[in-house]
Amino acid sequence: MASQASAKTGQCPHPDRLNFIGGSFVEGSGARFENRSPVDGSLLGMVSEAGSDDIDRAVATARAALGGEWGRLEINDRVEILTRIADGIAARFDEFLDAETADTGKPRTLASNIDIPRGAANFRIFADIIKNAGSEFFAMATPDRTGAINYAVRNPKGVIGVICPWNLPLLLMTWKVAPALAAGNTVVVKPSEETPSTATLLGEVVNEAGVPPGVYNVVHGFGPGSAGQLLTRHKGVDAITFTGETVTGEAIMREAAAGVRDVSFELGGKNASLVFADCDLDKAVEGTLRSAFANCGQVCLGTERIYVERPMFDEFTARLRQGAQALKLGGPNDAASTMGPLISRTHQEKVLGYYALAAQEGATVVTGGGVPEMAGAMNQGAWVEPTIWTGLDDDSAVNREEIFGPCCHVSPFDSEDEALARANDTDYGLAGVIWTENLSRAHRLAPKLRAGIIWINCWFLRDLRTPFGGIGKSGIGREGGLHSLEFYTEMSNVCIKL
Ligand code: NAD
Ligand code: 6OD
Repeated sequence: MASQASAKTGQCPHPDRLNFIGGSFVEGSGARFENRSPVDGSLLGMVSEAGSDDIDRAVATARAALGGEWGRLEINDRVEILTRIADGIAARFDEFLDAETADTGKPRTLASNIDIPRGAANFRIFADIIKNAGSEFFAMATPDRTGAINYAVRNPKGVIGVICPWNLPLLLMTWKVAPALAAGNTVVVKPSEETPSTATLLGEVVNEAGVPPGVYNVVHGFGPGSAGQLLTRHKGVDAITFTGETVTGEAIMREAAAGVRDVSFELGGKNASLVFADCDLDKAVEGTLRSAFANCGQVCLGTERIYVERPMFDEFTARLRQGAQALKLGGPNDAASTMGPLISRTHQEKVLGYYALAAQEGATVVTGGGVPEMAGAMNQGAWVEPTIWTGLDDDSAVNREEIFGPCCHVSPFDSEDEALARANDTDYGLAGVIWTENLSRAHRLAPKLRAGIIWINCWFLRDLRTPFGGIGKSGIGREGGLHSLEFYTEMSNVCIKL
């Protein structure tokens, strides 16, 4: 199918998801593919796959925009534009909410409290950060005693390839696009094939906000052999920011090696939560229910390994079981629903594979472990039961591999040292959680946990100025606040002899 631009009205012409290149919605030269609801398998619409000619055009238009009006804007102009994008998301809140919940099946309550407001907040916070970002200055002595001064300037890195996952689509995409644009870059975004909608809808918002054509582009498709690989392989892409699975990160890193291009990776996790007997039990149970089951367990920061100090183990596990059993599985529009489906039947198979493996490995199933009976058409959806296991070794596959489903393994520990050693016994290092009312213990342990993000008596409490990223197989680099600017800008030092 030949590429053809739709009428340049700035509005996406139909609910099918087109590519957004140079400010226009365009049909890609690849095949169209289906976007299906994870709730009941129904067809939501078709998605237009970008071919290599489309990727070429997206990268070329992004490159041209750097040298055009966008490249000539002052920081204050970009700040205004970013603020208008945030306002635009807020003004079309319900459309974003409908699109995100249709693609993911997540409860509207969750998306309306986290995904959509955070999509807007990302633009506001990075508008603020770029407005207030300072620079480095060093006065130096010279042999002739007249001295010299040094100051550093930040320039945009260029065309940024943004490869996104499906679990928090708008939130995680804007977490990268907002700082990239704040710093003056242009972007080509490849949303997940599972969740093409909100990135597409954002094309309408950026046009309304007066973003010059070519600054924000969206190409749809899959990973290997499709838009994802074509984009990361493209020599016109100066740097790649990626959130997704560790093995995908390895593949992207191989592509980025050609041309020695920079990468920022937010990858998988197998995060531990340490629950001490001196914790506030109500808070620890409530927090762990969220860290294990929020978004149907599809959060990279989620805790699939829970270690509980022995005197509290039985009570904690019983309370966690009670909480898991009280979760109300349902579609996004069911106001009572507190847990949606997994993203797809393929992911359901993967998670159910781990449920079967846990049984084979000899786990005690505290609750769940199967597929729930859902009403009517929902039986065709990607549902699984929230699941808790006990009784497995730390070396079991279920305790070592990221499952990315609504499940966790709970095991007892007897000392602080043991808890720490077991928490750190993983190839990943994204997040760690400590539940204790003993502040000395909390501060003693926090720096020893081998993870990029540590929460004490809370979970997913995010100040967007703080460093975010993982250690080991959980990622490369830090994003957030000024740390994002480290990735999205090149710093040059200017030295002046006085
Ligand atoms: P994924 O790696 O399968 O896919 C992510 C994106 O990469 C998709 O857009 C996909 O099309 C693309 N892709 C796949 N193969 C590619 C290739 N060879 N070249 C270029 N692009 C390619 O991840 P997912 O299943 O969408 O997301 C779940 C994973 O993401 C989990 O492992 C989770 O832990 C991780 N994740 C991490 C963070 C974090 O901040 N650390 C946040 C969210 C999700
Ligand atoms: O809150 C964020 O900025 C962030 N990157 C969250 C990641 C969640 C992972 O699933």
